[in-house]
Amino acid sequence: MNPKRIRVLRNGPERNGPVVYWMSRDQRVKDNWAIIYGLEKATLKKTPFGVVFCLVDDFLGATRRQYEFMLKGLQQVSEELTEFKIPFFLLKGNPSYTLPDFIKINQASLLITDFDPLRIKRQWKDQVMEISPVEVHEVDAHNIVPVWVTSSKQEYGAYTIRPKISRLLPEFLDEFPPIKMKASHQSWQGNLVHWDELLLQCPGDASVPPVIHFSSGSKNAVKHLQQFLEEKLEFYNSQRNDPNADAQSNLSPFLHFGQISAQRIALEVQKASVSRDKKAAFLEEVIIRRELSDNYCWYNINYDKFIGFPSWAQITLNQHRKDQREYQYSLEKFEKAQTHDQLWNAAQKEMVFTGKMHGYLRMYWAKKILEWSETPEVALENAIYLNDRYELDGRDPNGYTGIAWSIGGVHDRAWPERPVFGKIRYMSYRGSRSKFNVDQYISQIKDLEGTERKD
Ligand code: FAD
Ligand code: FO1
Repeated sequence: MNPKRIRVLRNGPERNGPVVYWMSRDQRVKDNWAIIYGLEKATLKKTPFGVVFCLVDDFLGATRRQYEFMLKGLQQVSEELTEFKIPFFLLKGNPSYTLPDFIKINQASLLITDFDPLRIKRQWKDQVMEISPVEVHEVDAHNIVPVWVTSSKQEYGAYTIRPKISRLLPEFLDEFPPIKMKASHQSWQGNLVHWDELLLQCPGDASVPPVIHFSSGSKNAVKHLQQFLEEKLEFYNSQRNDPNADAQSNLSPFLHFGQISAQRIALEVQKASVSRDKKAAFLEEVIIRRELSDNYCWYNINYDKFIGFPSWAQITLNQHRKDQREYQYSLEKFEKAQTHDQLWNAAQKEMVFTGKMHGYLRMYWAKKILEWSETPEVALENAIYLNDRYELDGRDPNGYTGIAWSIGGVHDRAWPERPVFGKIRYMSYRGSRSKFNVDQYISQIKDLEGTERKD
């Protein structure tokens, strides 16, 4: 595999112990460069290969909804690994408490991690490397072009990153090699996972129940992809901004948990018998926009803070800090969808009931939170809180970047100045009415009321 997909985080003594993949972001077996690399290294070293997942019960405010989706997907991962005779271990607790011991007891000679730009993941890796002397290599198994290959700095926008990624696609949008069996005699020290028990004790705030609209796991992700290619790709460009059209791929929950590879999606879209320009619209989102988000979160440590916004945006928002807010709502009013705006309330309800708000409305939804909050900082905090509490695909670089785009002009330009927004792009209720049938959307959402799964 292309060696540029790997970064050596730390060299270590040449040893013969097993190779361990610390799975975190890319929770899948097939099309996973971290597993492919781990198997390559283990075969070279003639040592066993194993996969370990560190489960924490307080990941960035995740609720029962996201934890159940993730654990069901991980159960399928462990079953699939068994077919390849690759052991899967699940360690409960902060990785810095659990992983160094696991590495030591099993005398691992190489730890492989998957790339994730979020602060919490950098902290985890730093903490583990402080305690354990093991050699550590990082693989970008999430992006088609590894973040560090695309660019060595924060990009201004899609227009600056697009040529850099496009130039590199011929090299990196390649087919995945198949995974070979890896029987190993190694007697691993580590307990097997009791999935039923784990699911019964599922972590996360149970007041946000699982959704019935998405079934977790790689097999379901592939089904979603097939359905999208056959029935929706053709109309994606023309209908993707119509919340009544159900024209989006609905792949984001699977992408967020790494249950499907964006590279696999792009490869299958390329093969689809649909015209190039129709494919282009979708590839722009699933490659350019998504990899731009990782670029933003990786190179801007303040990706979820006001000071992370471009300076022009900070200046204009500061100049309008004192502007009269025509409406002002608390987090509770927002969360309960009790604003004066029926469209905004319907979008909030779609997210609460189904775990996935339509992409077009996410922009409108976040921008209205800016308009109706006392300060941009409170708006940012509340938008992130609600997004990460209810969206299945929340706690993702796409989310922090999407919210920073909406509220802080990240990857956008200055627009004609207006109250509260200053030069941040404005979106209006009337504008939405000109784009799609708002009344139809509002009534559709009403029908969804109470469809979340009741345990
Ligand atoms: P499709 O339209 O089918 O697109 C396919 C894939 O392309 C998506 O899964 C995603 O990986 C990528 N993509 C599409 N639009 C964007 C975009 N604007 N930015 C980055 N990648 C994109 N996405 C999340 O994954 N998690 C979030 O928490 C999240 N929060 C958002 C909050 C706001 C305020 C905004 C404006 C956008 C947010 N997005 C988020 C980005 C985007 O709205 C979703 O990725 C998309 O709606 C997911 O649905 P889909 O997979 O059906 O999208
Ligand atoms: N990653 C982990 O390695 N361990 C966890 O316990 C964990 C929980 C979790 C809960 C909700 C959620 O949305 C993500 C979670 N993740 C966890 C991280 C996830 O796999 C992704 O890596 C990031 O959220 C996306 O960058």
